[in-house]
Amino acid sequence: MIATLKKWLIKARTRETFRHGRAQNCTEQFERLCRLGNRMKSAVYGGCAIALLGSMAVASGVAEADENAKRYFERDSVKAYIEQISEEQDLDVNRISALFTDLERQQSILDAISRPAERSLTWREYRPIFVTQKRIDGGKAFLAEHTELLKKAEEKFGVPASIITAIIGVETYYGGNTGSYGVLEALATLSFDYPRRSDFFSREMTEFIVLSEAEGWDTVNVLGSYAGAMGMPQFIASSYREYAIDFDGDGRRDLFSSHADIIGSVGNYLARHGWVENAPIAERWITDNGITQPMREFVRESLLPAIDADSVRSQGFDSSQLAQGTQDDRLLSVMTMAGEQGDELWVGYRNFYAITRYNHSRLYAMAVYQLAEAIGSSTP
Ligand SMILES: [Ca+2]
Repeated sequence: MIATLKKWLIKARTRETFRHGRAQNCTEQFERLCRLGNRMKSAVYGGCAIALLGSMAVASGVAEADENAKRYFERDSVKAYIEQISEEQDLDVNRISALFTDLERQQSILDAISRPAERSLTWREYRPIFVTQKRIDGGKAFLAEHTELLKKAEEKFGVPASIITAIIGVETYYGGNTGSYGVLEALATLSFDYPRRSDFFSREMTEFIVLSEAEGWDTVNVLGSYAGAMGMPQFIASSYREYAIDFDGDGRRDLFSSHADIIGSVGNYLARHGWVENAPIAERWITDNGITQPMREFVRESLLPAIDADSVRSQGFDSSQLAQGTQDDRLLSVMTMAGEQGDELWVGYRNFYAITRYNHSRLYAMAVYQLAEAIGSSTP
């Protein structure tokens, strides 16, 4: 009976976590189910009866899976996940099972996800990591080496060569550091052992398996970041499936080694996320008397542009880019960045927001923008 209850709980967990992965509160639902299960056990049997039944289960040789086992294949919930996605995605269950045979929980990944730079750093600390002379020089070299491809992407997607270059520069140092974690093992670790975001990562794990099977990759040995981002532009699996393009026409989308596909895919990603050709990205709002309270009231927690041109103009912001950046009633965002000399006030246009679709962080978008400015906006 206890084994049945446990099975029910495991099934409930699997169903809540994976089938309805988009629900925000699946972990809470699971915790509620556990509490409900515990109450049911207490109500029906009482503590002594549970102990007795527990001994009976051991005596009768009923093996109970350890849901904390380091090796994922020893967990019933992992087996249930494999069975479920194999059925849903029409994949060979034995083949998918084999992928998980040697996967283990990686503590280094759980440690790394707990301290992403965007969450814990201020602009004063973040900027020197990404906007360095070495990275600027690397960007100029990358831009010089891939001028034709960058021009082609600029023409097709309207995204400046310097922005595409800067994104690749911030993501992986122009391909120098694309990650050394097994993508499947990283996604498994974050799906099964990082409850806070398990629904997101389990969806990405399924996306990755489907992508890898479709592309014919050696699934277990594909390497990426601790969060499962892949290749020179660090696309996660769902982005790879949706936004990666074959820009050199060889019939494959290769973000690991085809510079054409890499450059084209970054351009395509930004275009699909609302990049506006020849429009501004961001501007420092220089003030005469510091940052006033009305200016601070424009600052929103959300990254979404929500302020109109008239509002910022009424507080003294004006520039030749404002009309272009807010044409067609496009809105802008106002932000403060904690810089070397104290708070800096910035205006972000629609294209700044597009960069935050690549990585949901103002620090990230500002680093990309400033690196791109330093690299130079025109191809040589
Ligand atoms: Ca290709």
